[in-house]
Amino acid sequence: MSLSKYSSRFSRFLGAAAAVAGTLLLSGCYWFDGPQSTFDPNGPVARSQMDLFYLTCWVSLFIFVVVGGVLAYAMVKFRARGEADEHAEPPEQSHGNPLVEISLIGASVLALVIIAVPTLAGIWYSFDVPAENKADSYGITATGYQWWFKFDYPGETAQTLDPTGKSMNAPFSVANELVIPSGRPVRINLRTVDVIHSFWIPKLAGKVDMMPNRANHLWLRADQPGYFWGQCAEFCGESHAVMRFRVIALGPKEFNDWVNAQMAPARKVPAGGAGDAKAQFAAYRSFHRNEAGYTGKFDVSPLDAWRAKQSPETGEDPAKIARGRELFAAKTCSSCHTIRGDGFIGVVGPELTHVGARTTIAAGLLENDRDELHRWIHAPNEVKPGNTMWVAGYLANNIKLTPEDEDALVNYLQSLK
Ligand code: HEC
Ligand SMILES: [Cu+2]
Repeated sequence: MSLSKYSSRFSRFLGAAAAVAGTLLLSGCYWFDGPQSTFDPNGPVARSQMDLFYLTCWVSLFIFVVVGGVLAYAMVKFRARGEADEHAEPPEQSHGNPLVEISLIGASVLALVIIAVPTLAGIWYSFDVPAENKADSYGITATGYQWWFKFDYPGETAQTLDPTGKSMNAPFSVANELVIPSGRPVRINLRTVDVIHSFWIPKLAGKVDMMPNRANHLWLRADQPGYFWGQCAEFCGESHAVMRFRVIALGPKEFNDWVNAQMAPARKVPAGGAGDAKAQFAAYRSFHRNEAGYTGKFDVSPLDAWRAKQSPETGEDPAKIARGRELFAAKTCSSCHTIRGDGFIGVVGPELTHVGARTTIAAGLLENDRDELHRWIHAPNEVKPGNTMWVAGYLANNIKLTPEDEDALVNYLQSLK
């Protein structure tokens, strides 16, 4: 077979490859704005990361075109044109050309410098809240657990009342749905209680590792209110791939309201029928937080699904809810979960004081509705293989639930707005 046959096959292969690449690129436009796409940044940190990515791409593409072009030129120009060429002697060999070699080294160094300078600038920029914005920044601590996230709001340890009416300090934590003020820099301290996790919100910032015995942090800012997806980005065990979370960015006023609602103890549904819209008493706290930068411009936002979850369902069944609360203690759920105001103070699993007001459960994996909640409580191991609730709860404590038990628990948990 002659070389020219190979070269015509080769050019057909090139054509096909170009067609495939083109189709991928075009169809790519459909997933470029998916919920975990870094090509659709919603804040300055993610934007700086994307700019850097593009710069690196362009430099690499330039190198690819130059090197590929020279290669293609040589292949075409010096190819064997017929039978005679195939048996020709190779051309005279030399030891290279100093001018070409030095310019290639120079060009490589230049390309590296073009990439390195903005990379270093980007590393410093994303490391911490810029000095001029420090005063306005909001602090949150995120802790990784196999396989869920806990978020603490250390600035919000306001006074509240304990069940007997005495005043007490009530810090609160939420699980798997991080609510932040939009338009404001947020500094997130990153911790872990077990193995290394990595904190990543593709549209806002990341990835930074959560390391045992090491205090890492990152910062981010959501340009406007929104609902974002996050993900653990470091393999951390068998259910790592479903260790997710959500970020809900709210305007200042709505954020204040949310913090207030979280400070309040668990909502009660009285025996007679529909309960209060929200918890019974507002926590005592001051409202200095947002005074300086307050603006009403963020108060309208597209978070309707999340907002709808904040108010109680219609047709709640007080008897089932009360039964669910009993079972929560009787079945040892309370040994791992805190529900403030109902007397449950477990710390192994996520706090559930306001779990009914969340859009997701099981670390962003399941939608928080009756069916999915039932599915989780019924067999957590089928949803998330090896999870602590199953291994250290259902197996170790021998938790058995009848269909009525599960129904009552679902009613109780959904009432916790
Ligand atoms: C051994 C401790 C333990 C026990 C006992 C336990 N859980 Fe859990 N629970 C956990 C852990 C840990 C998670 C987080 C699992 C994950 O996402 O990986 C969890 C998650 C949940 C969630 C989802 C929370 C979220 O933020 O997404 C609900 C709801 C829940 N548990 C309800 C219950 C109920 C009801 C019972 C009793 C029948 C119970 N748990 C018993 C440890 C426990
Ligand atoms: Cu993880």
